[in-house]
Amino acid sequence: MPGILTEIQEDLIQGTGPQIRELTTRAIEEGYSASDVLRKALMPGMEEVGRRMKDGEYYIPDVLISARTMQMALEILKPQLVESGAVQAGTAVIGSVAGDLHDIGKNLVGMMLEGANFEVVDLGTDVSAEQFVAAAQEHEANLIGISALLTTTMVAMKDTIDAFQEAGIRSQVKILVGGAPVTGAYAGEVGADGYAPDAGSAAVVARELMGD
Ligand code: B1M
Repeated sequence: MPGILTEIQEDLIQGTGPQIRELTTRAIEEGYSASDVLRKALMPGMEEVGRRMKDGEYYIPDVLISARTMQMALEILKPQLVESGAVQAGTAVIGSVAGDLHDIGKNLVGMMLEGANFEVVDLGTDVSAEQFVAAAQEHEANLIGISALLTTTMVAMKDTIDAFQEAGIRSQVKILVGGAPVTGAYAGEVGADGYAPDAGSAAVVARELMGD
């Protein structure tokens, strides 16, 4: 792998913080695309952080520092990731499901949806079913994007979708779900309209759900 991408990956794993901004800027100046930096350096770096967490080599504070470092790099990449010029696709309300504090993947999905010309309302993390429904009503959303990273929180996806049914607005929105433990089969079980394994395909599936 080219030196600069290795450096970015290593910086993310070590959680060096602001220094990653310079490296990311340099990589772009050297001609790497935002997608290269994301897929070849940041994502594999975060995989390694996950492995170290699982094996007990990294504790929560270490993982949090790497997560913050990744967010700093993503801020630099965002303009390129969201670049696009087509017709407005609709309003998307997104969030991480109740009990879930992971937001990096959800933030990426938000950027890709912006790139696909959705107006994105990001409710953040640990979003209750009631908050999703209230925001959908307030913003007259067309699309709801629910993210879950834990096997213990993905079950709240069904409660969230049921809450739309109970509020009588289920037919007014399309619901897209995703996150590492979520599968297409699971999405079907909980009654979602769509599933995407990654942020890039989330934008594609979202446009398809809008009938594009
Ligand atoms: Co946590 N964590 N974590 N963690 N964490 C995982 C998820 C874990 C797999 C680590 C491990 O054990 N190997 C494990 C989950 C095990 C399981 O349930 N299967 C785990 C655990 C156990 C926990 C805690 C319970 C640890 C503890 O306290 N003992 C705790 C739970 C906190 C909570 O949520 N209540 C916890 C806490 C944390 C931190 C807060 C320290 C931090 C999050 C910080 C943050 O997000 N701001 C953290 C992190 C960083 C991770 C890992 C290392 C990285 C996650 C990440 O950001 N990946 C993760 C291990 C791993 O993933 N390898 C791990 C990069 C991101 C780009 O990928 O989020 O998968 P991802 O998103 C992808 C796709 O999934 C998809 O697109 C994205 C981009 O392509 N996608 C969607 C995501 N959402 C989507 C929505 C869509 C469509 C696609 O449509 C709407």
